[in-house]
Formats: sequence, structure tokens, C-alpha cells
Amino acid sequence: MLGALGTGAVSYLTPLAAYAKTPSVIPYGAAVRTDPLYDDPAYKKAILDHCQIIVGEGGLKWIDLRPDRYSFDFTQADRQLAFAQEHGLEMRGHTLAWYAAMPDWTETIASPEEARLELVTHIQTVVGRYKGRISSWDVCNEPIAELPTRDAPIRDSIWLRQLGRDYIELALRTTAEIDPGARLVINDYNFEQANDTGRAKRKAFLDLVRELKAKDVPLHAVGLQGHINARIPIDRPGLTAFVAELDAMGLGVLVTELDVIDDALPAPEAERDAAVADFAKQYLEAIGEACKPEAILTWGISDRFTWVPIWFTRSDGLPNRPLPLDADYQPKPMMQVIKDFARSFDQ
Ligand code: 9MR
Repeated sequence: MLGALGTGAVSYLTPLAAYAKTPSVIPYGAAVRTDPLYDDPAYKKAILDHCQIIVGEGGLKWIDLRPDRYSFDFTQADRQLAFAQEHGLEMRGHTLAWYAAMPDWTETIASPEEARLELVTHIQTVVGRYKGRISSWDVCNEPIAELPTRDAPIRDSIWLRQLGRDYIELALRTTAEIDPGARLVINDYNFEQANDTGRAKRKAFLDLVRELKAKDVPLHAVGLQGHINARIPIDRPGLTAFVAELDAMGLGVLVTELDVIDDALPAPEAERDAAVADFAKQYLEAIGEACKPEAILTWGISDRFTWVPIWFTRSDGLPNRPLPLDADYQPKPMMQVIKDFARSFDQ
């Protein structure tokens, strides 16, 4: 049996890439936290009822894997993968090269040679361990600057400081070398915003992707995170044109981290949930006008576990409601939007 979105004859074990070629299914997934997968039966049931894919909200980040320069701690990622395999779910890998969630010791990386060694060794070890079991990687996460300019389009990080923008190519080539079967993704956010940030992000991202393609760097798909800020309108034509350009370059498109930042939305739940669903709908429709996404993942499944209040607590003190299930795992209109969108591609 497929999960809630599944209608086509695709088994749980079908690699992500194959879904893209199957006309009737866009698999749905969610970012997961490790402990409740095992300790909270209602959380586990929600994941199994709805998802074909999981991705660790943490676990494969440097801060989780690399307590020090010389060791790796795979505890969380192994538990997530064991869950995925036990239940026939895909697991995506997030993430190999990112500016954030880095352990302090990485700040002591002091030369290009050292940076190259650390990045390559990390990727060899992590991708090598999960080869054939994690079939899609966010190799590079959020490479574009917060407000990219012509002179500084790439975000500051230890990798950029030591290796320049070639760190992106290095990460992609190393991942491809270690697991030639893996689907390699660059993942970033704020592309949908109808403002200068949105426009600049789209341009800088397209420039980067064009450069990588021109150099024949292995890159198969792009991840549009979709942390939609409800204070900012969605630039539907801008987003559609952007996705159309990516699609024309032969790249797959995944929605990787969908949620709606609701701190500025009205308090009443029904009204707020409707607005959240509408933002998700506009976002997905704008993408869908240009291509059929390979997958849709939300960043968490239930309002019970979400990163949003870390940065976007509401001034009225009410809990955020950014995700497709409420805190008691009941579906909200956003879940229906995702299902309807996926079904709109059925033949
Ligand atoms: O949701 C994640 C949160 O629990 C972590 O503390 C944080 C730092 O590792 O990362 C959050 O996830 C981010 C993701 O990795 C990349 N895109 C933005 C996500 C939300 O901040």
C-alpha cells in the first residue's frame, strides 16, 4: 500500500528518481526528529500514514556527525535510516556542505588544503557509509547569500573562505565519485518572494547552476525549500519562470522543506490554517505550472515539532501552525492542498 498520496503502481522501494518518471505519483515526505519516531506512537503513525520519504531534520549535519575533527557519530542518522528501511520509506540526506550547524572546531580550519581534506574526507565517509541506501543528497545547502549581490553572490562559510565558490563543485564531484547512483541536489530558499531578495536569489542561483552545468559538474536536481514567509507575497510569475529555466536545463525540481511562517497571520485557527493552506497552494501551483516536482517534503509533519518558533514566535503567544498536521496529528487544509496538487498530475 502506498501512503496517502500514492495512487500509482510504484512500490515504497522505488528510487526517488523513478517517481519522477511515473506520471501519477508525486511522493510526499517530511523532515523527522529521531526520538519521537521511536518514542511517540502517534508521531510514528502520522509519518507512516502520510509519508513515502523522510529526511532527518538533524542527524546528518556536521554538528551532529562531527563532535571532533577525528570522529563521526552516526547514531541519529542510523536510527532514522533503520526506521526508513523497516517501513519501506526512502530517506533523503541533508546535508553535506552548509554554512550553518557546524561544530566550533571547524572554525580552526586554516588553509585551503586543510579545508579540502576535511570536506572530501567528510563526504567520502558519510556518503560511503550510506551508499545505495540514501539515494538523494542535499549535497550543498543554502549556497546563495542572504541578499546576493553581483560581487558576493555566494554565502559566507568556512568552505567559501578557504576554497572559494569551487567548494560547491568539489562537494558535488566528490559525492558523485563515492556514490555514482545518488541523485545530487543543491537546496536553497526565498526564491518565491515578491521582493528584491526573491529576485536576487533566483538570479544568483540560476547563475550558479548554469556555471556548474557548463563545467559538466554532476548535479541532477534542485531543492526549493519553501519556507514561505506569510508576510511576503509569492511572486507567482517569477517563481514559475525560475522553475521553467531550471527544468529547461534538464534539472529535476523537489520541494524540500515546505512550511508557512505564520507569525503575522490572524490568530483564529480556522482563518490561519486557511491562509497557510492558501500560501502552500499558490507556491505549489506556481511550481507546477513549469514542471512536475519529483517530490514534496514538508519541514516536519505536525505543528508539535517545528523549527518556526525558534525565529518566528507570535507576539500573541499562540503556538505556530506552519505544517500539514496540527499538534494532535490531525490533518489541516494544508495537507489537502498537497494531496490535491499531487493528484492534479494524475493522468
Ligand atoms: O529545523 C532545523 C532546526 O531544528 C535546527 O536547529 C537548525 C540548525 O541545524 O536547522 C533547521 O533546519 C533548517 C534546514 O536544515 C535548512 N533550511 C532551513 C531549516 C530551518 O531553519
